[in-house]
Amino acid sequence: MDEAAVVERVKSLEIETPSWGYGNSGTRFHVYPWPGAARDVHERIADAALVHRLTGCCPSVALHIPWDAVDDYGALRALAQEQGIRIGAINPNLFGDDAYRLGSLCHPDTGVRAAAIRHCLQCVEIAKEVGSSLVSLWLPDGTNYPGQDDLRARHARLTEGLEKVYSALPPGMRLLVEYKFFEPAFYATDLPDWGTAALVCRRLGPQAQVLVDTGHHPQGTNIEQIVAVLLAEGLLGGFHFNNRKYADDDLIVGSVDPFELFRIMREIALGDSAGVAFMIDQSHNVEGKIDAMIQSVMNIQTAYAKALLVDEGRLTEAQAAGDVLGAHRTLLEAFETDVRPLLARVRTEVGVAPDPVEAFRAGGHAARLADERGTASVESAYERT
Ligand code: RM4
Ligand code: MN
Ligand code: MN
Repeated sequence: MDEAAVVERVKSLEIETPSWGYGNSGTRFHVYPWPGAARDVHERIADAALVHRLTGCCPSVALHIPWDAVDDYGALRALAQEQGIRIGAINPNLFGDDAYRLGSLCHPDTGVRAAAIRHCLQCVEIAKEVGSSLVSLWLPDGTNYPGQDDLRARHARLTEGLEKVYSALPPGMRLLVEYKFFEPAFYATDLPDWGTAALVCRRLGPQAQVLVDTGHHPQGTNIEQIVAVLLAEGLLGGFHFNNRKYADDDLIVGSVDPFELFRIMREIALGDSAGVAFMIDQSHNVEGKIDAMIQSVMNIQTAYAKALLVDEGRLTEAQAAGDVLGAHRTLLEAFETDVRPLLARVRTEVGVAPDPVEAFRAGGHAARLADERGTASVESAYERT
């Protein structure tokens, strides 16, 4: 692909940022409050809008309910619009309630399951009110000990609950089903992997698709292959981008393993990714939130630009000729290309600074926000799972 075509493709890549990435967050050991971190949904939307103004490619913000719950969703939708963005995926929260000790949609008790379903249905309504076409579901359900519950019964409860949620989706709305292999449950997770998520989505119907959170796999998993297969099967609904070293670390995407991000974006560059939602799911524990979010967005753009630069002709030839290392080198060549000038061109053409992190740092935003908002008390911080 020539440079002009790559520029156009990168320009069309939209990345959604998460409201929860703008507030204070921490580990189970401590939350270090960050001066100026967003304290409520209005400030989180304002920060997402600032990231969009600085990057030019983040026109939507994902919400977590009830973390971002308000009385008037029409007003929230208008607030986002006034600031130049829109509300994106609505994320139900099925882990933040005492009733969910033994699970939510898979809980052995009918009453708890019904409450979990009601919450999901409420999120479908919220999505309608804010004008979003995505409900993004991650279940914390699972068991800690062999024998604790019946695995097949839990799977049956899962599909039964999801069928009720699915049937409430209006035309055009999609249910994204996110998997994760462990945590908070440590023995068996009810939606542990992409295979289970894909089976569930197939059963539900075309409005259900799989969400790949890059941090939700065992060490060594070939995520790009999962992406390739889901794309080929029309089952890839979206991403939660982040990076990890050990578990579900939620670090800046591309910070630990930029080559993995490149390999994932390469599959995106090759396939039909029209309906894929590119979302970030991160929590920034020791660093500035907005700074980190902009860096994340830039890392995704960098990986995508490199992925688009692969010399497809040469690669196909090498693959057909069985030239193993010739093919591999073709891929590496693209990865090793310095795409900073190309991305500077993309950004100049869309009217933002060539280096948005630099623009954020030079713009005095951090000092202004610290001044306006102060340093929030730790009690207001999220507990992340
Ligand atoms: C989970 C998962 C979900 C996110 C929660 C807070 O590990 O990644 O997407 O909403 O964390
Ligand atoms: Mn996630
Ligand atoms: Mn996660």
